[in-house]
Amino acid sequence: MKDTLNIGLVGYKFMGKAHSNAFRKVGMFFEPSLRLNMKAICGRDEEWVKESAEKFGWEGYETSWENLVKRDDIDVIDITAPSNFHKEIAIAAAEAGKHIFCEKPLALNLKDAREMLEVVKKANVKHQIGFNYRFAPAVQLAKKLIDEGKIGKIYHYRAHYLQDFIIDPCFPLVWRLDKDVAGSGSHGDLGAHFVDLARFLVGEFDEVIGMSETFIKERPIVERMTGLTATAQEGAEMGKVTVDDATIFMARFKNGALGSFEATRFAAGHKNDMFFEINGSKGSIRFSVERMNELEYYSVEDEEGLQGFRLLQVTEDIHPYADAWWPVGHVIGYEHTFVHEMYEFIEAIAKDKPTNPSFNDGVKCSQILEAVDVSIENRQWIEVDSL
Ligand code: SOE
Repeated sequence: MKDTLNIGLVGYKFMGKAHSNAFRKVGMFFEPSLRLNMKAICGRDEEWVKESAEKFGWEGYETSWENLVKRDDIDVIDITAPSNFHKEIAIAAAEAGKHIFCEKPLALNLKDAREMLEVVKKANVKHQIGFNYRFAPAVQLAKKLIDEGKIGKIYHYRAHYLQDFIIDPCFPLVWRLDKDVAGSGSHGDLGAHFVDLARFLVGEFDEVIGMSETFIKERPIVERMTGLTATAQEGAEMGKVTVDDATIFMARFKNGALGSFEATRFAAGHKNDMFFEINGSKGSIRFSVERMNELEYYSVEDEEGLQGFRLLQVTEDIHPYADAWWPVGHVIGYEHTFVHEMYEFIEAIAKDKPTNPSFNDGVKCSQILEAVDVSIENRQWIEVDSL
């Protein structure tokens, strides 16, 4: 058995940087069973990808993902390119026998997501999807509290994911606003996260009904985008926005719990505000990404007169992943969730364990998102398993 894992990464912008950083850090803070070689990063713009390779610490670079996937010296293909590339790259990588990590949403639609799952299963390679917020220590603690019965029977899951980075009507028409490239707007980009967390923490969905809106229908054609910032040339031509700016939906879970979900890129002042609250027969928990190191917990069993939400700072050695980092109280952040997910992925490969979350979770998430789309189109409740 080899003791190293050779990585090839497709994509070098926002997620490409987050994943590169995770690969660099994981061996420094954790004890992964395999040593990583950051072999090659891939992107279409040679100058930009070369610069990224040097800056992020890759041995080399490729400008064609087809070449990267074919290389014999690569064991893992990590896909952080825009969503319209996921399917083709993942299928080629699986057929070449590579393990695959893929950013969310898995594909542009449910049909493609299912096809990807079939192919990776048939190729018998490991497959994981980038639902990174599962790996925040506070979210893992929430899961532990639920599994231990501390919240009791769950009645409500209430979530929002609010951003405002496109609220200016002059913000350019970036790929995230093009259905052919992104699949959907706030619904798939932001909604995918809180839907996955709902499945992780509460359980499977039964039925959904939603509504959505595109507030700004046309925007200037983009010139350059990095992260979530972008520029357009003065007097640039306008193009059509083909995705939702906001999607809101309600859900009923199979265990009887009720869910409400709001995703928008038009909530002025909210930068990356993903929040959920879970209310059960024995208590409640709530979490906000912008306060990632904290979990609020209320127990109905607390002494009368002293009841109230307590603020748990999830940085003690007994908390999930916390002992790998800094002394208690020395908080971690967004980028650490990627380190944790990569650590789990490496261990799944090294020990031949199931990955979690896998492409199967990606498919389930797509099924729920698509059921919401169908409900919007038909203006009626849709049973998720009917799709
Ligand atoms: C942009 O809306 C984005 O970067 C998402 O694509 C990420 O998944 C989310 O974590 C933050 O916002």
